[in-house]
Amino acid sequence: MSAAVKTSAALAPITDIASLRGDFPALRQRVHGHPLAYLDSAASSQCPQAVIDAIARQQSLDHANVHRGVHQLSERATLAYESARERVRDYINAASEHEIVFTRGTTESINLVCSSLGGRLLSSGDEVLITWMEHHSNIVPWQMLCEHVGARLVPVPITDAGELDLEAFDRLLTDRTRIVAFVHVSNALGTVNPARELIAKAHAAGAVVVVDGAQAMPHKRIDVRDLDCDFYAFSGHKMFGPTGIGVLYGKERLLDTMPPWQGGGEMILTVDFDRTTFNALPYKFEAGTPNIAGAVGLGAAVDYLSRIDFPALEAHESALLEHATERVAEIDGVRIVGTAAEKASVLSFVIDGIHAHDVGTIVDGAGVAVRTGHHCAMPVMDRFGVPATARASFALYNNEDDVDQLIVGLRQAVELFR
Ligand code: 7TS
Repeated sequence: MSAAVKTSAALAPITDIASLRGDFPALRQRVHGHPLAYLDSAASSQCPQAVIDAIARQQSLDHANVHRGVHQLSERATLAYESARERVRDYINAASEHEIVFTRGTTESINLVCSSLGGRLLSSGDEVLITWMEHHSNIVPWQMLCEHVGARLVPVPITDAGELDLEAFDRLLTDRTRIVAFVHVSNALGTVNPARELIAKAHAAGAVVVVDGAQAMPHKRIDVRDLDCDFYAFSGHKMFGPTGIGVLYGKERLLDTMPPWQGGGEMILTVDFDRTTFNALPYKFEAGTPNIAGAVGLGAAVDYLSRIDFPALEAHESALLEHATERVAEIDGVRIVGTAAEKASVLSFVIDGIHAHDVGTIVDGAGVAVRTGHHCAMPVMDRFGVPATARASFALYNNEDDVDQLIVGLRQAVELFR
């Protein structure tokens, strides 16, 4: 890809994280008469202006189908789409563009591996090792597959702090384990799993490793070759990009052996009624017209993230998490759910006598967006004996004012319901 693709790599890294808030137009609005305190980035993060502009430019001038036309607009759309792939490849340090498959998001990425590879790897009596802290998207596809082939889904338990029980992991990883699938950062607890260590152990046991990186991407600089994972799945909308676009990274030697999972246009070389030959990587996994503007937006999000100094970002977010944890814990009857030593900026909690949904509704009235519910991680809720939690999740644009506003909202909820 041309040198023009790498727009941001040469620019100085941004260490003053607090200066970035102004890049996000959504944060300038008021909600119910209050400044918006957006604390739901683990569900979907906001987009910086640069991402919005990139999508608008694509849709305004270059809206055409990719890989097919010889006309200018189609060529420009193809270049934009493929340059987004190259930016993603570069950003996560994948060895080749063949290893970057565009999908709708993490859920689709995991389903792709499950459908295409899972059935080939697994047979009756084999095991898929997951953890107790998975999002449903890293449970249900494996469960469906296991039922289909007569394999067993084995969840590794977690501790009272919400950390993976590493002794149990070692014990449950056996010569029957064909696939190990785990979340890098838990959306419900914030726990950061020791990914490299788990991957190395899984490989030593001969298993293929699938990592759900949905929550890691906005907080950590990911290097897939350093991790040595076989697959890494993530979503654009949790890393300051648009919805409806995501990535499956896969090692080329594995993707090469895998059959397509959806048939249609784009994924073929030749078709007649007797036989179809499939396209090369990554196109054999991208049937149909892709989300071109979404990919362009994700490329712009990756450009944006490329400029961030990640040690500075991690320091900013962990200071904010610590501050928020202290302030929230001061409220009478609060229990924090998820107290791992290694935590990303996710704060799940319950308040005695007040349902999480009521907490969410009252703080919304104070202009604060938090998520309430089971966070698509019902086994986590069961493990901690709660039906739901309220979850404040912080991204690079949050600050202490957002925490103060949350506390005002929580105090209002306590006054109203007690
Ligand atoms: N894995 C994790 C760890 C997630 O947090 C999510 C979404 C997914 C997978 C699925 O991602 P998708 O983009 O395919 O939907 N998590 C959340 C959440 O915490 N609140 O809303 C969505």
